[in-house]
Amino acid sequence: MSVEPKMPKCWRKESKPHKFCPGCGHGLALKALGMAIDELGIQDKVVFGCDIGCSLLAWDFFDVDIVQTHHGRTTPVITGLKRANPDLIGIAYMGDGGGYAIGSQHLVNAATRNEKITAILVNNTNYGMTGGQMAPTTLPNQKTETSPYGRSIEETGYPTQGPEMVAAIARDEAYAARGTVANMRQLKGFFKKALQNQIDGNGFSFVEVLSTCPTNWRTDAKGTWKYLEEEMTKFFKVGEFKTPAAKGEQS
Ligand SMILES: Cc1ncc(C[n+]2csc(CCOP(=O)(O)OP(=O)(O)O)c2C)c(N)n1
Ligand code: SF4
Repeated sequence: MSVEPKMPKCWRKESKPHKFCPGCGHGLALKALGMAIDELGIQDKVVFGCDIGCSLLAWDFFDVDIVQTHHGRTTPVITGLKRANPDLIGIAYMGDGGGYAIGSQHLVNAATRNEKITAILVNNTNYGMTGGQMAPTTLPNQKTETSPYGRSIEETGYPTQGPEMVAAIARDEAYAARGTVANMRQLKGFFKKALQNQIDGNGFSFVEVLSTCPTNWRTDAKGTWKYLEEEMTKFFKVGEFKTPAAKGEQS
């Protein structure tokens, strides 16, 4: 007797096993997102946008409407869809290169304009798809293909702290959090709150996800998990940075 693995209802089963490398955190992030979509009962309304980078491997992941965009342009594409059809639930899914480098202006402007979309950014501390170059999130002294002696803070500044930035610039109706694939229950909860903020018509919601890239980190299973749980969380604090103020409390 074959036992079917338990998958979220909104996943497209024909596209599994998925296309990510073994041990990649994208699959876990998308599982938590799938569970959040199922529990909120919004599958029929979701439009999922994926960026260039390894996030594009999610182009056939869900049984929902999907749009695949240019590098860094998923946030404005989903913004346009949402503005044209406010009944949709727009999700912009991207990597840290897509969201904090080439697409950083879109993140800043969507947050300041309080666009009523949900942006999800997977932070694996490098440009995964192109072979592991330094990203805005590369940790101090971390070795990558383009920082072979370790990232120099003197030359390149500190890693981008996205949810902290969004919390500082966004309106009171916004939601900003950082979760990790090491805590799936919490991550699903952050996704649900972010999506609920959009369902309620409040405003922008942003969740960064600490994730793994064993292929470019060149780590085994133990080393991958250790890097995620010990090195990354030292710099990137997990938690909620902004929760929408109750109506009437807003400045
Ligand atoms: C306009 C443009 N610039 C550069 C590239 C090359 N490129 C493809 S994927 C990628 C980096 C992806 O890294 P990230 O966004 O962190 O996602 P990951 O692959 O790590 O999930 C780059 C620079 C491109 N496709 N288009
Ligand atoms: S290169 Fe890294 S981010 Fe891309 S699929 Fe492989 S493990 Fe995941």
